[in-house]
This record gives sequence, C-alpha cells and structure tokens, in this order.
Amino acid sequence: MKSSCISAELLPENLVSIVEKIENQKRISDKEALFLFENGSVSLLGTLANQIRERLHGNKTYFNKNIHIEPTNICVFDCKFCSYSRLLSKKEEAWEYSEKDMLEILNNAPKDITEVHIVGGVHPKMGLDFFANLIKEIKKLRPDIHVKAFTAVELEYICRKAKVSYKEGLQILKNAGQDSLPGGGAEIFDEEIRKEICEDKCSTAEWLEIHEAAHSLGMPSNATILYGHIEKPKHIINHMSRLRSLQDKTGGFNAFIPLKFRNKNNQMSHLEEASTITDMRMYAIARIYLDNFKHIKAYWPMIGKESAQTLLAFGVNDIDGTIDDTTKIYSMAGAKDQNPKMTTEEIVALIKQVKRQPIERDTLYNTMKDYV
Ligand code: V47
Ligand code: SF4
Repeated sequence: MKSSCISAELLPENLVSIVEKIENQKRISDKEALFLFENGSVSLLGTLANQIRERLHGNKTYFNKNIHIEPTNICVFDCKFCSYSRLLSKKEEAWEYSEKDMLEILNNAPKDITEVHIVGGVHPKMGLDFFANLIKEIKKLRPDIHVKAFTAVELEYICRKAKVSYKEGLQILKNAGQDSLPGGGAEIFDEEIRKEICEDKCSTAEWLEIHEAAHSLGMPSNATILYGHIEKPKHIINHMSRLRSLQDKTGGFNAFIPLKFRNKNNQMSHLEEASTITDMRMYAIARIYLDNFKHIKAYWPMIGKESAQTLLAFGVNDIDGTIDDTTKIYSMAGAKDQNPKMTTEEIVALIKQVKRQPIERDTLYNTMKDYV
C-alpha cells in the first residue's frame, strides 16, 4: 500500500483495496463506500476521515458570527420529523413576523455578525415580493451582511405561487441582495423513504434542480442530509452520490451538513435517536465519500457542543456560528441546548480544547480572524 498510515495486515482482506484507494486520494465508488460504511470499524472510518480533513485543512476549524431569522413556524407542509411547524389549528404556538419585526431582530443583533441565515416554515402568505423586499431592506440596513436564505422547499413553493421558473425567482432574489442558499430540505433523496417522512414537500428532483439553478446564477449553497431515522446505509450513500454528481457538474456547494434526527414532539417520536457512534460513522463517511466537497459542517445547536467537538476528529472542519439564540428548530425537537448561543470566546475555547486552530470565517470561507 503506497504512502499508507493504516496497516494492511490488520485489515479484513476485502477492505484493503478500498482503504488503499482512499489513502492514494482516488475516488471510491458507491459500492465501495457502502461496503466501507457497513463493514469498517468506527476507528477505521475516523482515521481515514481525519487524514482527509488534515490534508485539506490541517488543524483549521471554521466558525462564523451569524444570526438566524425564522420568519414563521406556520407551514403548509406536514413533515413527520418536524417539531417546529404549526398548522393553523395550533395557532397559539405559532409566530409570524412582519418585515419590521425581522429588521428589528437584525438591528438588535451584535454589530460584528457577517451572516444572516433566513429559514422558516412555508407560509401561504409570504411570497416572492415579500421576501425580495425583506432582503432589500436588510441590505439597506446592513449592506455588508451576507444573506443566506430559503431552503429549496421554501423556494419551490415561492416560485410556484409566483408562477415563475426557479431561475427567474432566484434571479429576483439575487437582484434584491440574496447571496446564497442554505442546505435544508434535502432530508433523504431516496424517493421511497422521502415519501414516508415528508411526502408533500418538494421532491428530490426539485431540490436538486433548484440548487443547480442557484449555482448557474453564481449563488453558492450548502447541502444537508437528515439521518438517524428509518433510512438504511444504502440510502445515505445514494443521497451523497446524487450530491457528488451535482457538485461535479456545478462546483457550487460549499459545505455538507449531516443533520441528526431529533425525536421530541414530532410524529416520529417513537423512533430512538442515533447513538454517538452512529454520528461519528455518518460524519466520517461523508468526509471520505464527498471528495469534491471542501467543508463538512457539524451544526452544534443540533448535534450538541460536546459532539461537535468530538466530530472534529471524524472529518468535520466547521462548526457553524455563534447563532445568538435565534433558532428554535432544534430546541423544539429536543436538542440539549434550549437557548442555543455561544460567545466567540466559548467557540474558540471549544476548538482549542481539542488542539485545533479556530478560524473565524465569512460565509464563503474567507478568513476574518485567525485565533492561533
Ligand atoms: O431541512 C427539522 C431539519 C433543516 C428536525 O445551510 C430536523 O448552513 C433533526 O437546513 N431533527 C433546516 N433535524 C435547517 C438547515 C440548516 C441548519 C443550519 C445551517 C444550515 C446551512 C442549514 O432542519 C430541515 C430538516 O432537515 N430538521 N426537524 C428534527 N426533528
Ligand atoms: Fe414545514 Fe420545514 Fe417543518 Fe417540513 S421541516 S413541516 S417544510 S417547517
């Protein structure tokens, strides 16, 4: 085995050639990835993922200063894993911000944030004009801020209601000042599983089409997967395979973010949550398989601070932002942190504790500050 760190004699025979390929920086096939995912030990997966992470980024570990604005939790869809959306029948727990409310949230946010992340439920009355105007006003207030907004699920609905193509809708939002798209709404691309957990929202083909359209307009995006529910390893590899192919075509994805299913207060509460070992395996296989994604992000409000720190040894090189207590998606689904907020000092300490190098970045991974 050329330039290997892993001893071939100690590996089961049928894993040797796959490990050899990875260590020689060759792309592995879907079949090989599935075999490795199902048969490799967590320590083998972690060692390989960490080699790749350190080859790409050394010890650098990125975070940014951002806030989330969640315009509403009213949603026309009914995803079974969602703890957040309120149909009109449960109106007492619903919120619906006006443009003025959202501008006030931004106005009250720390002045040094570089990004505003806008994602919410799909409200029947919040359309393309409303959001284009909101973004224009945000840019008037904070011309330098990066606006990362609207999942493909929201965009599919917004464009359908406005009777415009995805490209036309995105161009209008881009002209208003939207810079990029977050990765939400991908869930699981396998059509059968998708049908079981989120039947009525945008399809896999639509999700991919919207991200491709965004990339063609020069708007980068992220991608997610929702794991740890009823999916099987083959669905995880299939999901990443579709992303790897699109990334080969467009190069428009910045980061891949595995999102762990949380089981409180939703229609899938009977399912147990994935173990920490499963988390480690998920992040590691993502780092190994997605050879054309530069960044693997552990979103700490969802996975927890301690797990995010642990995952820095399993392929992760980004732990998202300071958030400033502005998201409810995960606290409502049972994540440990009920008021997600970390100061810069806390994030820096979390990263330094495991001997990594904290780098404050902007959304596009330009370095803002290096905390050597
Ligand atoms: O698409 C909803 C997930 C996503 C649950 O791009 C759940 O930088 C787990 O995509 N358990 C929205 N997950 C959030 C999102 C995101 C978050 C942070 C950063 C970025 C980025 C994107 O939240 C949804 C869905 O997959 N979600 N309910 C739940 N019970
Ligand atoms: Fe609506 Fe998003 Fe919740 Fe699905 S996950 S019900 S689209 S808010």
